[in-house]
Amino acid sequence: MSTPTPQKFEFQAEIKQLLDIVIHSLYTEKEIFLRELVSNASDALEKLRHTQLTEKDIFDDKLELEINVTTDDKAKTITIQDFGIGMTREELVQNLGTIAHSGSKAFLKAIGEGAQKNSNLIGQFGVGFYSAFMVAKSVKVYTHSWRTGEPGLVWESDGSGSYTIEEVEGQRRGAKIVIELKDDCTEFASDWKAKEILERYSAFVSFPITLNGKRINTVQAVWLRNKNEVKEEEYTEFYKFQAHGYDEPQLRLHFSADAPLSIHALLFVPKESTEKLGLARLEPSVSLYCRKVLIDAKPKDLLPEWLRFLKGVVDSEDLPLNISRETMQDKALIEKLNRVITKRFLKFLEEEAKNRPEGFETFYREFGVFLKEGAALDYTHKDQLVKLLRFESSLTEKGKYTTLGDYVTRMGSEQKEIYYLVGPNRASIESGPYLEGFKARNLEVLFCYESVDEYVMNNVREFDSKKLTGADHADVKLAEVPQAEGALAAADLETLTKWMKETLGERVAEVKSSDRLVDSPVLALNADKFMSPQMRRMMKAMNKEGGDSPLRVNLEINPRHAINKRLFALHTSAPEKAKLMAEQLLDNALISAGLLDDATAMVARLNKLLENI
Ligand code: FE6
Repeated sequence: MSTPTPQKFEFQAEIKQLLDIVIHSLYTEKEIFLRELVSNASDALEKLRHTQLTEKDIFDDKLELEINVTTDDKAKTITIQDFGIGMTREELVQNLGTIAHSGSKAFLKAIGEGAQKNSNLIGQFGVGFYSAFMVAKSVKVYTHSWRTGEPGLVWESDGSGSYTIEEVEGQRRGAKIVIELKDDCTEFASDWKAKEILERYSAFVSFPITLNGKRINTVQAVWLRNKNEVKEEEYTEFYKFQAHGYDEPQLRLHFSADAPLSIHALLFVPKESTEKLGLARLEPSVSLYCRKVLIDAKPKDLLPEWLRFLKGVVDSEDLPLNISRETMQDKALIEKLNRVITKRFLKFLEEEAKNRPEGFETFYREFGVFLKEGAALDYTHKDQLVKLLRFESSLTEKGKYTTLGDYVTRMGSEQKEIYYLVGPNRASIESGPYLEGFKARNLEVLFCYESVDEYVMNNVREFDSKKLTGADHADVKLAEVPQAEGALAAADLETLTKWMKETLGERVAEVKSSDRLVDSPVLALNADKFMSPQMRRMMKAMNKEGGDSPLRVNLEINPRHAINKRLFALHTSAPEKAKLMAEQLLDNALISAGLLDDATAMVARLNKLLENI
């Protein structure tokens, strides 16, 4: 039975509406039409492979399962041909035209919910074919079903309101979609442009793709394979391809999950952090795929900010069932992916820390700041992250780490807080005046070497119900230790501190005798409870308000120190000299605290003092 050809049909009203939206609302991302058509081609090939397992009688059965893209810049066309299952006349009409097709309905609904500008939602409903009309003057679909006895067909439309279907001779199995490009879209008829798009979005499609006869996709979607079957070199090769890296990854996590979501993920930690080197802030670079087809190369909310150093791929089949990132449902889906992946990665780090502590510490030296950032800012994962933090301390050797957990096990029963000091390096903290009082009392102090540490410790606040406290904070109360003989008498001490306050004036908030000093003569503590020296320095570096507010410190003096005893003697016998000495002592304390901004006056004074030795 043959049908008179060509037959002309009207698009249903809903299809017209759909086409209109696709053509006019997605103009910012026209190039995705190629991704959609290649994805359809891949699905058609997949279905054919499936059909071949059960059916004996298949039309054109010797064809290679591949996708061929050709461009013709003279004719201004781009053609996508596959040797998949193809379509019968009924399927053509049905696939295209029936708005009862649930995908189209759901698509229109999503559009109604304000998802206009998102292109992903097209492919996700099996209506990706329509995206061809974003760039097409006219579209011709040549097809032959896998079923023998069906005719070859050509479908044609300019997308405006009607289409025709006609029988053709000599049609190969599958579908060949010929797009005659609009005048402002002719770039898609160039080889280089098509190459760029195919390499970007379709690099991992499992069937061979050729562009004008040349093979495009040679790298496998390693993340979908069983991890026992992937060789080390294959992972490395994939990493280099995906992360555009020349290094090798230092850590790798490859996992799959079915519940609560279908996830295949392959995540890498690079060798080095370029952000740490002082280069620009890293962009998210774990790409989101749906069944090997790129959805978003740099999805913003797929992972928490502090995981921006990760490279790799997350592939979820659940994505197409949902809609665009802008709708509520899809936001929720991305959030769900985020939760599952972050949790899994943290578990991975915990295992690494336990089973390969040296490897973990190598990682930590490079990427520890990101974990600190997370501990300070990501409330959801704080508890897990805090356990991963590592510090040197007054009880570790240089370069050796301890955890907060281990610190707590070493605390004496009367110690209620966890102490830390921030400084540029170990030597500077050890030689500073703050540590000695803690050392004399056998209190361990954590050493922090990064400027963010003060901020991190403040935000983390406590661990195991023990407050994290700066050892240089004015309100730290230390227990008495038996003191050596030879301190200034209480009355003399009182006189001296009073005289010093008068002499130093506005530069100090308070001068008092200290119980935390052992070897140093004086110590400067923050008068300002809310701004530590480190924070002040940071704000100054960032040119922030507060960075150059007049500085006032509390000065504590060591009543046993020879300098102070001499100062007491001099303050009546040689008040001029004593004044210089007091000022110099204050500056020395400020230097130790990293708070002396300008040393000019100090140097002049010191020279004057040296003259009189
Ligand atoms: C999408 C054309 C309607 C197959 N292969 C390929 N594309 C397919 C199908 N689609 N549907 C099935 C589509 C068209 C029209 C829908 Br008209 F390509 N490549 Cl089997």
